[in-house]
Amino acid sequence: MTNWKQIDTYVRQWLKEARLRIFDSFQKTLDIQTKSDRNDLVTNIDKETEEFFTKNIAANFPDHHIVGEEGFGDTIDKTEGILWIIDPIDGTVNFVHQQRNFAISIGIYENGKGRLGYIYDVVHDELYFVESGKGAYFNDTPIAKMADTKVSDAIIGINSSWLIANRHIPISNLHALVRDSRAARSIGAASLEFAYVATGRLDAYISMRLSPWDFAAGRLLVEELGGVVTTVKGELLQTLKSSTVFVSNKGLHEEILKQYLLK
Ligand code: 2AM
Ligand code: CA
Repeated sequence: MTNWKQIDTYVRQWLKEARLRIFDSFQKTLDIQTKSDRNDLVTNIDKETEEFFTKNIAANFPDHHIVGEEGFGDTIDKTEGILWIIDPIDGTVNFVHQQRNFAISIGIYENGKGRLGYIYDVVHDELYFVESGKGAYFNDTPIAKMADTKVSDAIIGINSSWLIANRHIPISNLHALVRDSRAARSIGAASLEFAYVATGRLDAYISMRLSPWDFAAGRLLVEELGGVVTTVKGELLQTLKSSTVFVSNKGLHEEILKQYLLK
């Protein structure tokens, strides 16, 4: 029998330890490299943080599998067994430029089913936690179920680059959505944007390109609270596949899909 309590205790301990390591790095010069394009950054701290988690997981749970953004985990194409999906620093551009608005994101799945999710806002020491089927918490406080909102009252989370042109949704539809909503915001860390939708600080979040580690934890958090997570075409997300993502409360999800994204 898997001891989920023990896993949870370890994760919380490791998150605190990773926080201290990351804080230490603020005093030092970062080694920064670009990945897929000039806006896609990675630093030595992304790599060191992922290695810290993968080493600890392997030492304590040798039969678990790991998928990590920086490649210290396993090469996996199936969701059998217990699978940790890790983004050591989500929002690396923010980490580099702002030293805030980034998070450690960890989703833990068992045979493809979500079990535990952690989104840790490192600088603010704020943890969004979900145990699927058992509740979601902001630090120690339970998070209320998500309430339905309407586009006219909604704040839409969308990365500015998706307001230029993309190959998924006609740009005029996104312009119309932003025009008809109350406001648009871009935080720049997908996991935090999921957490903001979960807690009602944003009403929706749209991204044209996310990887499994960007949404593994956030998806569990939002679904636990009654929200809906799909692609921008309303399709189910696949745990190990990169895709577009559209997340919001249930009522708004229907309205935005029908009136803007599928139009
Ligand atoms: P990252 O910081 O872990 O790379 C930025 O809007 C958000 O999109 C971040 O959560 C970022 O995650 C994610 N993202 C996913 N793929 C990206 C890419 N190729 N370039 C920049 N950001 C990306
Ligand atoms: Ca990352």
